[in-house]
Amino acid sequence: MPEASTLPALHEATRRSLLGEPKELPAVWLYDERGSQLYEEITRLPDYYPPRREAEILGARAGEIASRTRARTLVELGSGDARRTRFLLDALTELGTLERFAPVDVSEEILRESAWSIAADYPALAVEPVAGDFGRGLDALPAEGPQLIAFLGSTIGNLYPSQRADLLGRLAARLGRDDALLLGVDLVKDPARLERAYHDATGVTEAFVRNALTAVDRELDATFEQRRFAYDPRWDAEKEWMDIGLRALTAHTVSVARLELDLAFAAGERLRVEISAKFRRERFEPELHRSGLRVDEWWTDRAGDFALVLARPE
Ligand code: SAH
Ligand code: AVI
Repeated sequence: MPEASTLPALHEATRRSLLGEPKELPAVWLYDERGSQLYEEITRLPDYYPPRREAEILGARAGEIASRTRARTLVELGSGDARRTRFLLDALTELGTLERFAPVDVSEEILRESAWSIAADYPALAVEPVAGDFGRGLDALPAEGPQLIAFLGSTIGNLYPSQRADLLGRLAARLGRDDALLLGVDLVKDPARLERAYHDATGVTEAFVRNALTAVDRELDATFEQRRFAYDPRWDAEKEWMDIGLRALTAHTVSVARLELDLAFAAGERLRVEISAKFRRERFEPELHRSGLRVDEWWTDRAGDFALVLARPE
């Protein structure tokens, strides 16, 4: 579950989101222990291509990233199981510059597990996990440079454009001349492929999204009932994001006791659980620029599905 100090802010954000239009649950509710396990299962699904594409780029470029950044500190935002981070850990260890790794994640269980396993596999490395919200806790991070801040898996696409701008601006302000940011971003592509990636035949993605309702029922004493909702992921062609949520099958009311809320759902009304924005270089590069970052390298996989962006402060 989310780490304790983030709870009051999460409760407040949840209240605001549920009272919004459309009704929404903050995506953090997806990542309790079960949610993190389901996400790991998603990363193995053939239709969910991003992890393999990102691994292809990291496999080809990790050595170059290491020699360009010569990082002493590697910070990773939303590190999860940090499986693909090992490409960077291996390359930086081989180069001999890396001293510390600070994975940051709001989900304590997965953070603890991944920190243990990395500490065991890289005994010379100081592993300093930070439990909390990457949107707020940047000041608590180690700052010994040169540092590389990695934000992989296209998790940046789960933020709204204004949240993205805010986070990128704060990262840019943190980075010194010798520091760098490494972003994994999923690219705009055929909507049919995107819809398949978020509506897989095995139902794992649906279970992952539905698990957010289970988590809120448990943690906030809510009365969301799975049978009253249908899974409903859609490509929003205007916003260029997957709009992932659930649709009420009938009109009904859900109570969220710990937030003192009663929510009336109309038949067919949606509850958004996350967005997953997809990117284009011609739009994202100016966006980075507006946040005070410049693109040093933009690498894609052979199929052009995914990009890994190395950025520096301007
Ligand atoms: N980087 C991994 C995991 C991606 S899943 C990969 O590419 O496979 C997204 C991760 O971000 C989850 O582990 C989740 O717990 C974490 N996360 C989501 N929102 C967060 C937030 N606001 N602050 C910190 N971590 C967050
Ligand atoms: C973590 N994040 C980048 C995933 C995504 O693709 O937006 C979360 C996810 N949701 C459904 N499937 C995967």
